[in-house]
Amino acid sequence: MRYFLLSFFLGVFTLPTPLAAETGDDAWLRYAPVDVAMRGRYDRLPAYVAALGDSVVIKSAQAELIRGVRGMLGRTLRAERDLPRGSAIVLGTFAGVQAARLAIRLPTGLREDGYWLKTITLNGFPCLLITAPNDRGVLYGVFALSRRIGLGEAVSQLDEQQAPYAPIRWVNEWNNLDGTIERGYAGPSLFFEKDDVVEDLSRARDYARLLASVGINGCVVNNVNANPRVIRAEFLPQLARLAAAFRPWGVRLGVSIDLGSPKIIGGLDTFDPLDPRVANWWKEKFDEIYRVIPDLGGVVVKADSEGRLGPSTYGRTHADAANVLARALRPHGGLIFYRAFVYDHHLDWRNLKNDRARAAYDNFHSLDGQFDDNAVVQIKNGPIDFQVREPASPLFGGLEKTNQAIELQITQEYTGQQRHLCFLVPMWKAVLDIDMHAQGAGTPVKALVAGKTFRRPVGGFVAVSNVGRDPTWLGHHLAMANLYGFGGLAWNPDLSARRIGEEWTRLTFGHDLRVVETIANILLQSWPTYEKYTGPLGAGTLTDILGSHYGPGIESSEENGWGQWHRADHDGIGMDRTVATGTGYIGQYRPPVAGLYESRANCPDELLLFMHHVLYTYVLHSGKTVIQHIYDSHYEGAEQAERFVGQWRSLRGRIDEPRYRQVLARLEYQAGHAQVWRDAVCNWFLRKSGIHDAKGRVGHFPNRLEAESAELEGYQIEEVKPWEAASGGKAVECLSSAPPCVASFRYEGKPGWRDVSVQYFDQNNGASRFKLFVAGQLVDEWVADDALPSRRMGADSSTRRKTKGLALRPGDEIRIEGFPDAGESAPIDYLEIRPTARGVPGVSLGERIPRQ
Ligand code: GCV
Repeated sequence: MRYFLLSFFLGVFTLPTPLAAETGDDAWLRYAPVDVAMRGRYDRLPAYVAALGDSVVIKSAQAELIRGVRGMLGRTLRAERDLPRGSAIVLGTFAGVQAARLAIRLPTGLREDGYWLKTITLNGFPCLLITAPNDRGVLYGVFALSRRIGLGEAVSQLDEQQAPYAPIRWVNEWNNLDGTIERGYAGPSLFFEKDDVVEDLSRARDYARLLASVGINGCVVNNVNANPRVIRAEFLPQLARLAAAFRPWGVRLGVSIDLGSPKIIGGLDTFDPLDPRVANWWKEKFDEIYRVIPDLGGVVVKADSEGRLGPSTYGRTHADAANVLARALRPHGGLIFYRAFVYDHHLDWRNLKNDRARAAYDNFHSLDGQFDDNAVVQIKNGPIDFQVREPASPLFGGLEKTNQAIELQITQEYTGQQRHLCFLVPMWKAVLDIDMHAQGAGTPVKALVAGKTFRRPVGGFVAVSNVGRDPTWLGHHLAMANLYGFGGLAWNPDLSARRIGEEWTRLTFGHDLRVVETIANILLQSWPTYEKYTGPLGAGTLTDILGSHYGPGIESSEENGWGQWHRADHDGIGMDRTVATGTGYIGQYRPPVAGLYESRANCPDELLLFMHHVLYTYVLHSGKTVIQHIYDSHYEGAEQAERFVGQWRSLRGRIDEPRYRQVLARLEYQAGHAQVWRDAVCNWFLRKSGIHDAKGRVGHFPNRLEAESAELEGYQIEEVKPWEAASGGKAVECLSSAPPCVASFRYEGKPGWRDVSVQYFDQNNGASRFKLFVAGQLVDEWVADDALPSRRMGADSSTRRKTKGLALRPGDEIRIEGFPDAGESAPIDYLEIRPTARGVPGVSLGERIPRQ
């Protein structure tokens, strides 16, 4: 009876109100109404908000607080310029507070961008002071207060001081002036189109607001593969418009520049950094830029890398190149970020001593101490290129007298391109927390890049973000946890990944405990899951490195000069980077770290293949052989990806329908593509090693019917390249002049409810249609119009349509009709038929299909 009453109350009184549809546009700044039960907590919040000072940033802070409180508490704070006679929230810099002669002892030692939230009494009225050394800090204090309300935390007796861990907290956007984005997966640029800055900058403004809300204070708007035109005199007014859009949010504009500019656009016959004419050209160029954009944050340079011009042309060093810019920027307070991503992409792969991983250290370590104080060496987190797992770059521990910043990647170039969920905060933390023993123990990467270890004047955190015009900003609602998480870690790298994940979820989806726990758990499992079904044991992501960097492409890393080698052969796999017998890379680490990696016995399993070449039969710390680990992890990863779908489905009705559906579609796709990965990698290693899966799964697909074995009308059998991208290495294509083409399969299993998955290729050069019939009855139809990154049949375009709950009897014909479109010929790989899981509405497993 008590149970009944409880369910009655829960059912009747806590029925969720229908949730308003959301687009993701507001990200975590939704300012959703605070639950009625919690609203009382904020009854005593003052009714006025007084801004001491009128800088654009302080004005934004005041307007933002009004916006937040209106959204969350349904009240409109009164905006005041002076202290009102009443209880107020008072916003102002230290200077503003002093000018207003408030009788407050301000904190000493609070760093720039830090803030103080303090409950005080002014003229006898209880007030809440938000103050900071600079106006950006005040804005951050406002966001912190709003976040507290959004998270349901108390705001009544506040005395909270916070300061960022590092001064540099920047994003880089690899946007081209034509509006495309290199490695962007969420639509065109917010900043550029058709070689100009966009007319309507409202979305750029919204982005700056988002960045500010998590403490990000700089944004480099154009690709590091820079178009020199970006700093031509006639383009500067356009850049100035972008700077103006960012300014109210305390986000400083940065630009990527081409080191060859003095020659390409400057009319000189050289760009030699040691030529006085070049130095003078840069000086005049920056004087000109700062006249138009007085608060430009700085510039980024990619030089001598992937075809970019660099100082090597003149036999000069990277320090020479950085310093010529640093000196021109210094009078204006600008920074030069010089990327350590310098390597030769024409390495001889036959030479086992060659190693791209060595490049950053080899190029920069000997230059330590030669960079000017406003130059920052920007170092990718790992020595290769944003792979699913890499060790920390040894360069972090190799620079003592040089400013440094870590470069992370929010855009998921090698980690699923926002079609797969991969919450990267745990990966970033793993790198940031590694002790590099740069000055004895206790020098983690985070302390080194922040400049704390060697007391550098600047340093910090940079991430390549690549948001686009998609309403979700990054193309997947859940991917925004990475942008939020980057801001969180750049502010405080000691925050836990769970805390960041839960906080982001609450702000983005609300406080329903089931929602918070489920999403946070999915987020936290997503990186290990992605790693399991892609690149094992530090071997690299095993993706197609020559093209999309998306689906599996195991051999693409080998026998070319790009140096992303995993060296898998008939007997074993892994790069020998030891000092004893390999490339010597491990010797770039300080001895305690090198000692860990040099010995196979000590090397952590997850990096074994990054550091060592071992036989497939080598036994890991886990007790498994390497080959069995490859098989098991790929099966586990794909199963986990499938479980995400069920976990997400359990949230139906607890999240607004559009976001629920969009995420569901992405997770369903991911679960299918995880199988493509699993099969490609496992089949490839089975063929290469000749060692069978101890569990008998690899190469055996009892529920599968290959398209090439079907009865075909109009469809032709084609080889797919590489072979592991398709089941059996083959698929069928409709090249007939009289479509549709037909592939007919005969079901020979037991009668029952079944899910039928059609694995097909959805290329981006057409939108084929498919119809699925069972025993002559049309049971499903769809259009292959996803935007997957390939024009060909292959692992990038392989996807599936799952039709659930079909009643099948032995002998049934399952027929697929394919209607090609443009360059896409309705290609099919295979059918997979599995029993329908319990819990599908109206279907129970094992229910007999009545005979007609
Ligand atoms: C902007 C990788 C990417 C390139 C990128 C480069 C870089 O190689 O694939 O698209 O170029 O890194 O970081 O400069």
